[in-house]
Amino acid sequence: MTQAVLSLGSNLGDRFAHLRTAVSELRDVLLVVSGVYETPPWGDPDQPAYLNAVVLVRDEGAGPRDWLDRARAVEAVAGRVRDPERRFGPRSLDVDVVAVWNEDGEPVVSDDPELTLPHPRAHLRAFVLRPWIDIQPYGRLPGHGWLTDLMSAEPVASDVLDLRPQPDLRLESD
Ligand code: PH2
Ligand code: MG
Ligand code: MG
Repeated sequence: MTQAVLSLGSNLGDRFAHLRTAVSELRDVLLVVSGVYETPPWGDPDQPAYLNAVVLVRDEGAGPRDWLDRARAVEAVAGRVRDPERRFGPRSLDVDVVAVWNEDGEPVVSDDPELTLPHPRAHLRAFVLRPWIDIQPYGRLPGHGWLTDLMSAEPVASDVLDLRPQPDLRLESD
């Protein structure tokens, strides 16, 4: 069995509906879903606030490439349109492969430019780490250590203060 942590983000249209679409599309591999956070846009300030969440998924034989294909397929269902001019610009749904573990539970490390693993900026992003620690309080980001330590280091420690938990937006199914 392989596992992956996927980060979900939306800041266009019905943001929560897009996150729900992602969770629904991933239901056959879903292990745990985090809470939802409203987060200020990072990287390109001229865009609406995001809703972010994180999911832990598993599959019998899926390799890193399979998770990337799966992420793109889910984005397509939510009508994702890529704007090559704005790398960090607004999007209906972004599904990023943050980290993958192989059948032995070992983290997968890859410098493939299309899928660098772990995600090269995850350790700096409060909008990834905060929801992730919801579902894995003892989690580790491969190559960077405990989520708890990353959360208390800058720039994450400051950015976390700007995240707004959305307890009424529940992604897990009943
Ligand atoms: N994703 C981006 C760019 N900026 N900012 C926030 N708050 N959340 C995101 O998911 C996000 C972003 C590109 O993928
Ligand atoms: Mg992204
Ligand atoms: Mg992406």
